[in-house]
Amino acid sequence: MKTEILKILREAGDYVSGQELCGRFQVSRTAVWKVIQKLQEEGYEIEAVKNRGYRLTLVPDVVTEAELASRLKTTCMGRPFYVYEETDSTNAEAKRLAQEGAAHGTAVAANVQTGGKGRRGRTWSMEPDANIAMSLILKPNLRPENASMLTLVMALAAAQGILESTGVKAAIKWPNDLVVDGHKICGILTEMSTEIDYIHEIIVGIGINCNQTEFPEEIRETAGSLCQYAGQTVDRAAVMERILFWFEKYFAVFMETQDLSGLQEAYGAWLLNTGKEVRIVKQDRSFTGKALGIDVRGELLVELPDGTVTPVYAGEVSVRGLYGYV
Ligand code: BTX
Repeated sequence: MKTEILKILREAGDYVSGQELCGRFQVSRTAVWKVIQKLQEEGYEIEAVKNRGYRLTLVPDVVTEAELASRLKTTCMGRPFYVYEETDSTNAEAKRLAQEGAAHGTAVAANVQTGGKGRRGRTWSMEPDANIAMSLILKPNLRPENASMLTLVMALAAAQGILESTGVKAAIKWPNDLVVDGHKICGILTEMSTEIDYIHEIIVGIGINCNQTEFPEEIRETAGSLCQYAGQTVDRAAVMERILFWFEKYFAVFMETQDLSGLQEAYGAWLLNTGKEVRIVKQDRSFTGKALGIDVRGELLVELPDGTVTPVYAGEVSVRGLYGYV
């Protein structure tokens, strides 16, 4: 009932009478009042005015199951949505849940993440209660070699969702970072467990720096946080809702062809360094070329000095602009 009452108050944007709430849930006035008190304890500011009812006047920046469930506009992504106060890694948690039978679309988030994973054994750090750590469980009928493209689908959804919820326009640093003003604000980690030709589950995890303003020494120069560019505290649940909304849409487009042909143009519009010189660093060599955009498989198309165009696969390279991190 807490989620529903929160949703009704949020959508009304005005007073909702106690009587109406009692009628809706077939409960007593005391029961409704108890829920209101619980919400107030969690930080929601709710005015209670005699003869008019209840009005939600301030929503705190909280990531809870009730807050998310009362916002979600999706039919599949984020349903259900589990929020942990603390976990080692939401990707690891999602994998555990998936293996216990959690459905396609289930989401996991945590306020505190103690062992956040980056790609290839790297770590993802995050200050408690300030950021987003969210992972989605996907169980699509997809060929394993196409799964890595989901990282790009999430990057696109995140860029769009962040813009709509905070006004901050990030750019995608291919394939999976979002950057603002040269600073990394978001990373995406896609993991899957398969048999030779069958996917058990894919976990798409996303970490977004939202309200953190101090970073550890090793990333102080390169990391940034949404609040620094939004000029105010960012409402994490609002960002998550928008990202899931767009992910659901883009995922459906992706599944139609099992490639990025339907999203290539949209992704290109967010891509950092399009038309600019980039340095491609493969294990044993590096070369420079002009980034043109992505192909339908999500590979970066790079024009070499001799005019030939070569696709670069994300798994094997690191791309740098010629100046610093981006
Ligand atoms: P990545 O390997 O591209 O980036 C990791 C690198 O980014 C680190 O080595 C470090 O240099 C830098 N870094 C670490 N933390 C931050 C940060 N907060 N902001 C900016 N730069 C940072 C990117 O990997 C994939 C990250 C995915 C994180 C999500 S959080 C939810 C889910 N659960 C989980 O364990 N991982 C994912």
